[in-house]
Amino acid sequence: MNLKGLSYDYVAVDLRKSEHRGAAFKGLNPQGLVPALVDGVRVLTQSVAIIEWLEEHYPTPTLLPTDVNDRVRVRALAWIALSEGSV
Ligand SMILES: N[C@@H](CCC(=O)N[C@@H](CS)C(=O)NCC(=O)O)C(=O)O
Repeated sequence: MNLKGLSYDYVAVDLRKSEHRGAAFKGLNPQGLVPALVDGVRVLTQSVAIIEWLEEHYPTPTLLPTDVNDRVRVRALAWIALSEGSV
Protein backbone atom coordinates (compact mmCIF):
# COMPACT_ATOMS: atom_id res chain seq x y z
CA MET A 1 0.00 0.00 0.00
CA ASN A 2 2.95 2.28 0.68
CA LEU A 3 4.43 1.45 -2.73
CA LYS A 4 1.12 2.39 -4.35
CA GLY A 5 0.91 5.61 -2.35
CA LEU A 6 -2.35 4.62 -0.68
CA SER A 7 -3.41 6.13 2.60
CA TYR A 8 -4.69 3.77 5.24
CA ASP A 9 -5.11 3.28 8.94
CA TYR A 10 -2.74 0.69 10.36
CA VAL A 11 -4.05 -1.37 13.25
CA ALA A 12 -1.43 -3.52 14.96
CA VAL A 13 -2.41 -7.04 16.06
CA ASP A 14 0.08 -8.27 18.65
CA LEU A 15 0.66 -11.98 18.06
CA ARG A 16 2.74 -12.20 21.25
CA LYS A 17 -0.39 -11.27 23.19
CA SER A 18 -2.52 -13.61 21.04
CA GLU A 19 -4.66 -10.70 19.91
CA HIS A 20 -5.20 -12.55 16.63
CA ARG A 21 -7.05 -15.27 18.55
CA GLY A 22 -9.41 -12.86 20.29
CA ALA A 23 -13.04 -12.30 19.34
CA ALA A 24 -12.36 -8.84 17.93
CA PHE A 25 -9.85 -10.03 15.34
CA LYS A 26 -11.59 -13.32 14.63
CA GLY A 27 -14.65 -11.24 13.81
CA LEU A 28 -12.57 -9.96 10.90
CA ASN A 29 -10.76 -13.17 10.02
CA PRO A 30 -12.15 -16.38 11.53
CA GLN A 31 -8.86 -18.08 10.59
CA GLY A 32 -7.15 -15.89 13.17
CA LEU A 33 -4.27 -15.07 10.84
CA VAL A 34 -2.78 -11.74 9.86
CA PRO A 35 -2.85 -9.88 7.60
CA ALA A 36 -6.41 -8.69 7.15
CA LEU A 37 -7.32 -5.65 5.07
CA VAL A 38 -10.62 -3.91 5.75
CA ASP A 39 -12.00 -1.94 2.81
CA GLY A 40 -15.25 -0.44 4.03
CA VAL A 41 -17.37 -3.45 4.96
CA ARG A 42 -15.25 -5.93 2.96
CA VAL A 43 -12.56 -7.85 4.81
CA LEU A 44 -9.76 -9.25 2.69
CA THR A 45 -7.49 -12.03 3.93
CA GLN A 46 -4.58 -14.07 2.59
CA SER A 47 -1.52 -12.10 1.50
CA VAL A 48 -1.51 -13.05 -2.17
CA ALA A 49 -5.25 -12.44 -2.56
CA ILE A 50 -4.80 -9.02 -0.93
CA ILE A 51 -1.88 -8.14 -3.20
CA GLU A 52 -3.82 -9.25 -6.31
CA TRP A 53 -6.82 -7.18 -5.17
CA LEU A 54 -4.62 -4.12 -4.61
CA GLU A 55 -3.05 -4.61 -8.04
CA GLU A 56 -6.46 -4.80 -9.74
CA HIS A 57 -7.98 -1.86 -7.88
CA TYR A 58 -4.89 0.34 -7.94
CA PRO A 59 -2.89 -0.72 -11.01
CA THR A 60 -0.43 2.18 -10.87
CA PRO A 61 2.35 1.82 -9.97
CA THR A 62 2.29 -1.88 -10.75
CA LEU A 63 3.82 -4.37 -8.35
CA LEU A 64 4.23 -6.99 -11.05
CA PRO A 65 6.45 -7.07 -14.15
CA THR A 66 4.79 -6.11 -17.44
CA ASP A 67 5.91 -9.29 -19.22
CA VAL A 68 3.55 -12.23 -18.69
CA ASN A 69 6.42 -14.71 -18.32
CA ASP A 70 8.07 -12.54 -15.71
CA ARG A 71 4.74 -12.20 -13.88
CA VAL A 72 4.26 -15.96 -13.66
CA ARG A 73 7.76 -16.29 -12.21
CA VAL A 74 7.08 -13.64 -9.57
CA ARG A 75 3.80 -15.35 -8.66
CA ALA A 76 5.52 -18.73 -8.43
CA LEU A 77 8.21 -17.30 -6.14
CA ALA A 78 5.53 -15.74 -3.95
CA TRP A 79 3.73 -19.08 -3.60
CA ILE A 80 7.00 -20.86 -2.80
CA ALA A 81 7.69 -18.34 -0.03
CA LEU A 82 4.15 -18.64 1.32
CA SER A 83 4.00 -22.42 1.15
CA GLU A 84 6.98 -22.71 3.51
CA GLY A 85 5.13 -23.31 6.77
CA SER A 86 2.14 -21.11 5.95
CA VAL A 87 -1.51 -21.95 6.37
N1 LIG B 1 -1.41 -17.90 3.96
C1 LIG B 1 -1.57 -16.80 4.89
C2 LIG B 1 -0.65 -17.01 6.06
C3 LIG B 1 -0.90 -15.98 7.14
C4 LIG B 1 -0.04 -16.27 8.36
O1 LIG B 1 0.44 -17.39 8.55
N2 LIG B 1 0.13 -15.24 9.20
C5 LIG B 1 0.90 -15.41 10.42
C6 LIG B 1 1.82 -14.24 10.64
S1 LIG B 1 2.93 -14.02 9.32
C7 LIG B 1 -0.05 -15.52 11.59
O2 LIG B 1 -1.08 -14.88 11.61
N3 LIG B 1 0.31 -16.35 12.57
C8 LIG B 1 -0.47 -16.49 13.76
C9 LIG B 1 -0.66 -17.94 14.14
O3 LIG B 1 -0.23 -18.83 13.39
O4 LIG B 1 -1.25 -18.18 15.20
C10 LIG B 1 -1.28 -15.48 4.17
O5 LIG B 1 -0.47 -15.50 3.24
O6 LIG B 1 -1.87 -14.45 4.53
